[in-house]
Amino acid sequence: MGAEQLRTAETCRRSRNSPAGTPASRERARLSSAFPSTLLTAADTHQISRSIFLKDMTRLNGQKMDANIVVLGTDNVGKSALIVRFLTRRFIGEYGDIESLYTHNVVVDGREQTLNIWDAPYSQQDLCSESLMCEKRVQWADGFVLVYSICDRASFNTVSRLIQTIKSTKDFLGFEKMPIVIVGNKRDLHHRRAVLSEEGRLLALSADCQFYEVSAAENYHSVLMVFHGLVDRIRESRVSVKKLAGIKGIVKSMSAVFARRRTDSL
Ligand SMILES: Nc1nc2c(ncn2[C@@H]2O[C@H](COP(=O)(O)OP(=O)(O)O)[C@@H](O)[C@H]2O)c(=O)[nH]1
Ligand SMILES: [Mg+2]
Repeated sequence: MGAEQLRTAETCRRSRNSPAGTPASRERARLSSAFPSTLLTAADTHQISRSIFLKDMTRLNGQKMDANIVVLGTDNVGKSALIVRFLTRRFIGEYGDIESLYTHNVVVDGREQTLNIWDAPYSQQDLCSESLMCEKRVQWADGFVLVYSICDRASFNTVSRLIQTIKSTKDFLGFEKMPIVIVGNKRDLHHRRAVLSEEGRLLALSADCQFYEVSAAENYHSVLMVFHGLVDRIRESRVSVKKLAGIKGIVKSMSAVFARRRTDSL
């Protein structure tokens, strides 16, 4: 299972560097294997393929920024439903448990972004910061969407542990920041609620993450907010990493100047 996932990620990564056309056909094949063709209309497929084509074109011009997003959470919380809702605006009910990687273009605050979204199946390894799988995911990702179901307490506890794992892996790898959005899904099932909204909000506050409660089944706009919110965070974290690198550079050159002066005066 781990090796399989890894292979998918590597394949997708490689496809980003291969000639135009190849990634599009690979993505279309992945889409049609993930969903019965009756469920995705020609317009959906066209929209997604067009995104891939646009991505290839703009990559050639060097104008656009990619963001890699991993969607994680235990089985059945609605990870695939959220992604498909975001990509196609539709809720199709059953999704199977096939791992997929999607490429999608969005305009956030007037800027076009290419999102690579990894619908990652859950494994116990995800909770172990020493696992190679976790390292690979953190290395690949620019941001995470961690999903639980408001009707499933265990899925909420898992999100809390996933945050710790991601943060310690990020620290181990020496990364500056890892934007994370926490999503409580299935809000429409409020009569079966097992996790209060406040608990989700508190977890997000304590872990410096964003928080949304949504219903992939009933609402497209809240799902859109999740992905746009994460894109904003990714952009902010890139800006702050750049600033930090700039400050480090200035400090380095100033130290060099002072060190030279000290040796000159000896
Ligand atoms: N009522 C309700 N059902 C949902 C919602 N999101 C997903 N589901 C259902 O939950 C089940 C699991 O969804 P899926 O996306 O396959 O979960 P995954 O295993 O996390 O990818 C499916 O039967 C979906 O139809 C939601 O917002 N509300
Ligand atoms: Mg799924």
